[in-house]
Amino acid sequence: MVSLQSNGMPADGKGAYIGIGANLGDARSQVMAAIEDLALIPRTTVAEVSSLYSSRPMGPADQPDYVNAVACLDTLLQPHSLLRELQAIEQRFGRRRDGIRWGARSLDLDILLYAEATVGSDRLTIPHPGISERDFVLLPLVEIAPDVNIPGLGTAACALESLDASSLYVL
Ligand code: ROI
Repeated sequence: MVSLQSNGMPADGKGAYIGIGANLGDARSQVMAAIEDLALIPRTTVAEVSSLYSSRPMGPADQPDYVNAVACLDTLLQPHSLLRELQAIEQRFGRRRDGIRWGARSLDLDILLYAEATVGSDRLTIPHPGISERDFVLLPLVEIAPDVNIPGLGTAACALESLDASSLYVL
């Protein structure tokens, strides 16, 4: 028999950290609506969500500031199934993948971490390869999980120490 928690989830779900970013239209509303959609992913619950942060664009400077956040999911989905669910949400939010590299985006959902796993396939790399240089990822991650281990890097709090995150602010 599978034992269930009070929320109906089997007790052996994995913790997956999702980076959320948007900088087109009403980016703040997009991010908040995306978090509601994360809660609708099958066999998954939203365990924790960081504050929403305003951040300057990494990449071309001639685009609006971003709204960024990180959510922790408790999921029974395997990484590639979770990726498909996240891409379906991005599509519903009008995400286009034919724009310029590092250009503005209506919604970006990245798997940052999946428990302690490392994944390297042509579609998915975990930990997310940009994590160590992205203050807009590490600051919200540290807010909700300072001690989480990033394989190959150490704790999130340690990884943030080598970055200057002073331009980010909580919305
Ligand atoms: N810059 C910021 N500040 N936040 C993001 O979420 C973000 N996402 C991206 C690129 C274009 C790299 N720049 C970003 O994909």
